[in-house]
Amino acid sequence: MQDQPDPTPLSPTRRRFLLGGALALAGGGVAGWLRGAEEVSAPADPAPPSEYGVEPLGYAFQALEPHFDARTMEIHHGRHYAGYVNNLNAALREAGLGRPGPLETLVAGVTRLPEGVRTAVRRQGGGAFNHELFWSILTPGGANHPVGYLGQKLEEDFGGYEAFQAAFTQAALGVFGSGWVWLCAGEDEGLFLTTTPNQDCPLMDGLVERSGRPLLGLDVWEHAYYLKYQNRRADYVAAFWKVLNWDQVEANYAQATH
Ligand code: MN3
Repeated sequence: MQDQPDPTPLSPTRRRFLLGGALALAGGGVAGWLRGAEEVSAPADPAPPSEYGVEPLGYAFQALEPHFDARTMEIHHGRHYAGYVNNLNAALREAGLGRPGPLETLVAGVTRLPEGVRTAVRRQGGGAFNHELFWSILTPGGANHPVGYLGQKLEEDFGGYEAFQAAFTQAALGVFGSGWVWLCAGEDEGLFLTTTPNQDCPLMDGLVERSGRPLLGLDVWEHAYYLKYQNRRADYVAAFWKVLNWDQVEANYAQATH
């Protein structure tokens, strides 16, 4: 079942409010958390969707060729990502929780969920959210050079775009097994790189080594690249730069910091 997309893009104020609302409810119990999630989801939808939806790609499976091949994109989106969404819905349904607010809020508040559903949200909810962010920062032909404030911050925090790419690639190659590498914004608008195992997300405060707002993420699970690149993860990372939409990353940064 397709649900209604959350109103996007969220205004920075609303986004901060959503996260703040979720965080402020720490210790308030499930009922409080759910009530809070409903309150901050205003404007009220007369028929709120009861499940999370499998969001379509904004481009065709073959649109990222030759860098990301069509078959991998089709399997990755249609089976792996859709599997996370469906498993998440099943777990929430079983727990009697339905669709408790925006996916981002659910994932960010994972440590405050009932223990019985926490692992499912961490894995399946993380998988759903991480992939939706990933799809959104890819674009045919790429937009290869960060400009504006983000470009300036990459210069300050990493010593420039090439130095950032080198550090990011090294981090990606350093992920042992399955996981993600991220560029995040911290509290002070500073940028940092981090990696997470499995489907953990930098929004999962209290679970991850360092939490922050993910601006871009690269899936380094083998399912993301094995068909085309086999064990050559470095080639996959090099291909990523060719399809990365820096305009979207810049927009994510603006949303995270204003
Ligand atoms: Mn994946």
